[in-house]
Amino acid sequence: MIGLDRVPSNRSLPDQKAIPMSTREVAAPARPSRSKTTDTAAVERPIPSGTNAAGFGSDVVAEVLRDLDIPYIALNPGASYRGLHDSLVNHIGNAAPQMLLCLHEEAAVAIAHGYAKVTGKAMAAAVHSNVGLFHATMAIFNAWCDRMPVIILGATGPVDAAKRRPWIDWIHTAADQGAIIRNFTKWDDQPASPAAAREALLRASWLSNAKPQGPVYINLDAEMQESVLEKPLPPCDAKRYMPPVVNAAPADLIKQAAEWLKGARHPVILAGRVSRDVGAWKQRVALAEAVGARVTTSLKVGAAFPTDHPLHVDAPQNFTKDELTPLLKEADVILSLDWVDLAGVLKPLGGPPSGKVIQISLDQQLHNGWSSDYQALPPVDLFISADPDTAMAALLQAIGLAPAKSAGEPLRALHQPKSGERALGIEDLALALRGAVGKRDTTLAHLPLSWQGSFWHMRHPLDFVGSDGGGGVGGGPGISVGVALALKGSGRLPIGICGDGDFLMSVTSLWTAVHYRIPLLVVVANNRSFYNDEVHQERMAILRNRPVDNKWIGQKMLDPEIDLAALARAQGARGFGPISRALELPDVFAEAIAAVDAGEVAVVDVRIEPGYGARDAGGTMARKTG
Ligand SMILES: Cc1ncc(C[n+]2csc(CCOP(=O)(O)OP(=O)(O)O)c2C)c(N)n1
Ligand SMILES: [Mg+2]
Repeated sequence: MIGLDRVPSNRSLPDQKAIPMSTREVAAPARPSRSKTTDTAAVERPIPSGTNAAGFGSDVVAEVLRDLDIPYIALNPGASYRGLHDSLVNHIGNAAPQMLLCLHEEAAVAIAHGYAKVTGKAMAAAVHSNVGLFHATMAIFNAWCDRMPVIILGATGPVDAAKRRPWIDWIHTAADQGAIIRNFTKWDDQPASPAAAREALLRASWLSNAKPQGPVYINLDAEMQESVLEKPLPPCDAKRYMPPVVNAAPADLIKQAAEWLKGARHPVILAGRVSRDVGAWKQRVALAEAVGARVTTSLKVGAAFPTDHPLHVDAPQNFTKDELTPLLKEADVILSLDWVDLAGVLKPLGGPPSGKVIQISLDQQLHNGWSSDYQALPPVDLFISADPDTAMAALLQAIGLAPAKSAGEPLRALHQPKSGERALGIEDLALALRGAVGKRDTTLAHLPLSWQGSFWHMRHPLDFVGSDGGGGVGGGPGISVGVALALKGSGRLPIGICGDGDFLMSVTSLWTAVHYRIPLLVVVANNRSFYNDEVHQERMAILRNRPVDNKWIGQKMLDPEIDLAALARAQGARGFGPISRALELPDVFAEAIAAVDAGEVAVVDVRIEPGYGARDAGGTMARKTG
């Protein structure tokens, strides 16, 4: 029955019956397993298909994607969009957008998510009718919570039931497919004609990229895709449908915020969800220095402030840090730049802060009744509904470039683990990686739960691009590939550090990077466990006075241990490890980085002892969980 998906349709296409079955079934000519090219575009170049005016509905869709300058479309194929697939290859020549074949739909969307984290722009992902969309949902939710733009194309139908093939077209047609993901996308549509599809694509791109950003979904009726265009559509200049959406702050609110900040004796800035723009980064630093504000940043989102700046409070945080609470208590003004969980960071105060709270955010535009990812409601004395970067420029202007009010504390030193032979911890992994990377430009594309902000400095907006957004384990490898795709040729070294659970859930994302020559280093913080949940079981056992020693059951990936380096090698990547001794790490990392510099994908399996956080003086680990 499975093969039914490949049975040609009885939909009446002009040339359908002319293609003999034997042509369809002929195996592709044998190709050398791997060409020497390092050029992503050269990996899958179609033979030219001659002059080629748009003749089908899906040709129109492909043309709009091209006119929108969308560089890539990550996909896993399916008969529901075979019309579009053909148009992408044979009508626009598999260029702009170029297809990136993925082995799972979750990877396709995660790659687009990672790409957006670096560029701030949506690329496309295509998924088969409802079943492909089902696979993609986790990654769509991650992108949604991370407020990242992705244009997702799906398919259904034929919506006209009379045109459906038996069985397969029926199970893969749903009355309202968009309902699957409507609660965690900005917008969705199911256009009924090529003209409507063109408009839907333009709207999708505009909405997805407008702040606050988010994923959008267009469901393309198979019949619409395969329909013959009766006459060409009138020309359309895509750029005229992309008016920039200005999210500037009202001048009176900026004036008020500037006055509060100028008069503040102990201001604190919570630098949250901001862009990767270097100019905006510098403005944040200038503002903090002008008003003498202490600044904190979060590992949930991309780097927002130099972590080795004297005004940066301790290290960037993953979970609320104890060090911050006294500062927030003392603060007379707290400025949140779209901090992801403002109420959460204030919660340890035990009540509303005594200082004034200014929130700059557009996030309220996305809040809906289905997902509580809007977090608890914070007390706010001045709400500025604006893009934090835009508001920052205005705020800085209103304050004026005053001489620095405070030099802050002395520079924070990075965590240095104690030397000597002992079982590896995450901090040893970080130290050796830091040494191997040296001073070169590096982007941390993903970090594991066990990571601590004190392991690594962020000195540029691209030094770290933030977490998966939605806490969906399995996002790490795909997001890292997308980040590496966006950084290819930039000179930056992309490093995705993943937990072993995260890595294993979407390890096949790596094949796409290998296949399309996207250099990437993946380091697996391999504790052979879904360890986060061991900590939860420990907590339950203690609370219920039951044996803590049982916490590993249903959590540890032992017997057999999984050979992660072999999983990498099986996909054409370089696999290193398992490494269990700190002394071996520098050489292995150096070799892996050399492989990445030579254009390869390298995976290093580092066997770390379970534990969250750096070892304290007594050798025990901090216990904070997600
Ligand atoms: C899709 C999904 N499934 C399950 C969870 C629950 N969960 C949170 S962290 C975690 C463990 C992740 O394991 P790993 O990546 O190895 O990190 P570790 O906790 O071992 O450091 C799990 C299962 C989740 N957040 N997302
Ligand atoms: Mg683990």
